[in-house]
Amino acid sequence: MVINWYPGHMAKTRRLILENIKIVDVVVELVDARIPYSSRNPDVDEMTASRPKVMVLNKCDMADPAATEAWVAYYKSRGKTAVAVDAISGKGLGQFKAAVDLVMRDKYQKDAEKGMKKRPPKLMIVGIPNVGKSAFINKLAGRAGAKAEDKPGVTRTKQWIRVSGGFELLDTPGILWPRFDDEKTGLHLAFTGAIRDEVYDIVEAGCLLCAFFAQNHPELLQTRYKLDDLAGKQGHEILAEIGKRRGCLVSGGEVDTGRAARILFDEFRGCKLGKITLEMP
Ligand SMILES: Nc1nc2c(ncn2[C@@H]2O[C@H](COP(=O)(O)OP(=O)(O)OP(=O)(O)O)[C@@H](O)[C@H]2O)c(=O)[nH]1
Ligand SMILES: [Mg+2]
Repeated sequence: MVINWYPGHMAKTRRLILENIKIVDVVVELVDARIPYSSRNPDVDEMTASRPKVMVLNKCDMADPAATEAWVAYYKSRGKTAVAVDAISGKGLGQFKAAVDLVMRDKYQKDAEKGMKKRPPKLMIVGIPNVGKSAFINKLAGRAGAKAEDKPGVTRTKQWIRVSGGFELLDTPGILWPRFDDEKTGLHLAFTGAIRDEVYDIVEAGCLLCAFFAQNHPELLQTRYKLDDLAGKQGHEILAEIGKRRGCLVSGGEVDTGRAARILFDEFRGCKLGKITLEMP
């Protein structure tokens, strides 16, 4: 595994965040709209408590719109400002800017009373690897300033990005670890591609994704892979049927479940099965 979640690493990120938070106005926390619970760092609230926050449900283009709405309402009910964003198309960025203005209102007012000029807010963008921080920063900045790559853990060094007239942005200093305290969270991170495929058993994860679909969206699997009724079927049986449908056979006629699982994951992550949110508030 490329990312080592050893305590020294966490201590370093914690120290960097606490150091940098003194010079920022607003914390922008990105989560994956498909897994808003599992894609949050468990300690981020505590580390960033001294600053106002805007929650961004990123990759909303891949999530179920009704579920995203429910999450935004949930955060709102807890006194948090949240917006849904697609950092690739830029959808939701207008709402995001309005949200920053809203949480900055008190500070602007105090500054004005002191006779200070309104200056661009400094934002710290935080989020676990691969959640779309660089893509978000690029889109806000309107240029390819931060490196975005489809590999968890690509951004390593601190960088301020200036956006003319708008904001000054800082990518997460250090690497913010995801939750890794329960099995379901790890699974959801694996399903969405937030952790590298090499660190878990793809066949086992594929069986569990089949089981998730059988329980929640059986019709979507049935239609896509032309399967018979899924009622009463186990994940591994469904995965084997998908493999058969897609011709993933090894000599002797047995199903290559590894290949079947990779197809399933590629298509799930590519939203070929639909826009699916894995977690509700
Ligand atoms: N569909 C979709 N893909 C996105 C969105 N935001 C980011 N991505 C993709 O998600 C992957 C990761 O994006 P990055 O911006 O590199 O993520 P990051 O949080 O900077 O990752 P690290 O630097 O590794 O921590 C890339 O393939 C992006 O193209 C989004 O809103 N919608
Ligand atoms: Mg990055």
